[in-house]
Amino acid sequence: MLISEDLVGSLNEAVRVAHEDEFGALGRKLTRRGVDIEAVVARAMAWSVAVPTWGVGTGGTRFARFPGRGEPRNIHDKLADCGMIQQLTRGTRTVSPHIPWDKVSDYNALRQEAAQYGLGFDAVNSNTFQDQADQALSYRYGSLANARSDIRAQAVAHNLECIEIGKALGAPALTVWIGDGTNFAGQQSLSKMFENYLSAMEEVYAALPPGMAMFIEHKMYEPAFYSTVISDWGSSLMAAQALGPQAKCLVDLGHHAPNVNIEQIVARLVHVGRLAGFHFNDSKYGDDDLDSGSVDPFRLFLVFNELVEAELRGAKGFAPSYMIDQSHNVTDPIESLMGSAVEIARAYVQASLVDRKALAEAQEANDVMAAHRTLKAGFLTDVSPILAEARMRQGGAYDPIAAYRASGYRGRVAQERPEVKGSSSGIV
Ligand code: LRH
Ligand code: MN
Repeated sequence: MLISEDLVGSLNEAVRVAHEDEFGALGRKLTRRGVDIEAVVARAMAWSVAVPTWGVGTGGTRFARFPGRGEPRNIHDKLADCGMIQQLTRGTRTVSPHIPWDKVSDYNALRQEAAQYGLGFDAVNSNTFQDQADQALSYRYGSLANARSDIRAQAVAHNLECIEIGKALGAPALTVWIGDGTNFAGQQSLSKMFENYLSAMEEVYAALPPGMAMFIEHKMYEPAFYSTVISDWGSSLMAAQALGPQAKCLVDLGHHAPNVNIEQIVARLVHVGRLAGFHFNDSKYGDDDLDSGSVDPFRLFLVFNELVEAELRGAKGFAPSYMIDQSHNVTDPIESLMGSAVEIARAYVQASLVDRKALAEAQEANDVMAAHRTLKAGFLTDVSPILAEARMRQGGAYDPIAAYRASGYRGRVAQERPEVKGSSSGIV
């Protein structure tokens, strides 16, 4: 335990009477709706979202990155910070690593180290969007879709290495996001780049062990600003269907144009059994990587409405991976990740409260207002008591951020981890 259980216990005890009153009131309210609050608490307790290892360090933009106190220096510090998040939220049981940012010599030891914090590993992310110091060929003009076969081969080799790392960590999947694209019309053939990408990905796909999935992550733009090889769910789905059944489409909420109906993209990918999962965050303009639910919590709820509906009807091949992917430029990353884990669990629980029978009846009857109000009733229910109860029953905190602050953890690690002076730039 990274902070004393007694501290968490005493903080929870201080609010127990008020919490039990609110929990009781919500229970009675749900009973009047024919919903058993204990069944919902059980769903909330079973819920979990993966934390990105790169998310516990302060993030930045192309203009600047302003490191905070006690920045994690390596994967070992990152696992400790992720352990802290799990200890207080009890809803982030896995971490999603990024290679080579999290490279070590012994992945079995890393797996055990994570297990000490009650953590396992979700999808491993490859990285052919940066050049490493020891790299022979540059990805300046692309990686898996590069016009040059030797550069594509280098990118394939990196992904094969990530598959081996994934096997050692017990990861369920390899996530492949590439920034490949162009900044000028004519710079490259839009068709040839896609064909190059497919032939390179076939080699990566062929190396997947049975049971390991390949998550293809689309993104509309950035770092390329005229065309991006895998720019939308259509290109991602075409690639997944061309590669094989272990290839699926990962939806990063920030990778779409403003106002795109992402919940409908989710419904379509569920329909064809190719929904890999999510990179949760929020955004107002571009790939802002803001905290989940901090800009448009109703949109997050609508995405979960599709997910819960698919889960309850037993949609074929429905087993998405839920992961966070955010950049914490002005907050303590641990606080942002805990807050986001709570807001994502909130959307899941709210969507679980939707009266699906009443909704289907109103939809059948084309009773538009009844249908919309039935759906929105889930969103308008304050499920905070259920989320807090689910955390506390598992040894977590009534208020994770308050407990974290009371623990003095940041101050403590700031002593151990040398201060990072000056500001650099970039996402990590
Ligand atoms: C690309 C992306 C991808 C990660 C990176 C850190 O924007 O969402 O998922 O590899 O961020
Ligand atoms: Mn992402």
